[in-house]
Amino acid sequence: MNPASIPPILYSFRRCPYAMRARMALNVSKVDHVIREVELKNKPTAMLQASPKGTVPVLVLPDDRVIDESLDIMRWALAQNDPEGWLSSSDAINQAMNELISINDGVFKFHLDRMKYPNRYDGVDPVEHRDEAVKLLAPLESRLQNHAYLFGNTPMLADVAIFPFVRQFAHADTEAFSALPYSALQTWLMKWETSVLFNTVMIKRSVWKPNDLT
Ligand SMILES: N[C@@H](CCC(=O)N[C@@H](CS)C(=O)NCC(=O)O)C(=O)O
Repeated sequence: MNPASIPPILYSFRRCPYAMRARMALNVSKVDHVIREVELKNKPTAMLQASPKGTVPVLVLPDDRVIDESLDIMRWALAQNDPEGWLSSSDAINQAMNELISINDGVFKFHLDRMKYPNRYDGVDPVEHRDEAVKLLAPLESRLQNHAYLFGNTPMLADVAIFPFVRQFAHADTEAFSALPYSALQTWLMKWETSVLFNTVMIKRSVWKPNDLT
């Protein structure tokens, strides 16, 4: 195989929500790529050489460019091909999507981590953090009461970027999630979890070893 024929390589961890959204964007874009499943406790040297910060996902392009932020990987994939229109032709909508994603990646993730893993932090009350996270889900519910997806009647970047984190929240206590007065959000989550796209990117892979062909 000559170097030009090596497709983009995605270092990924199946259960990582950031890696999930990157895999979903790559899959929908139909850009040829290979996935290398890694163990977070034993990251491959090739991945760390490409991106020393040591987080997944990492995309290594055939020309050796490295993209090591999941949102940048999503945007790169959609810039190659966006057959389902996940990016809008309106700058205002793209801006509004980015703002919603920032809240998810910032303050929602902050509360989610403290709710799920209170022992990793000092003086943290998981119930308080859960309450804060629930408040942040309310604007998503309002949007979804108006249309099936966050920005209209078709899936877009914001849905895919945010869904893996709402899924983590729901899975932390599925009964409590079902009891929330957020029926549109519950329907939206179920739609994503049962989607062909999500289930395709969640297929189990064996851990990549440097001697593997791809
Ligand atoms: N901002 C990064 C965050 C990625 C991230 O934090 N990934 C986690 C796994 S979900 C990770 O690789 N953590 C490093 C580790 O656990 O060693 C992105 O969006 O790609």
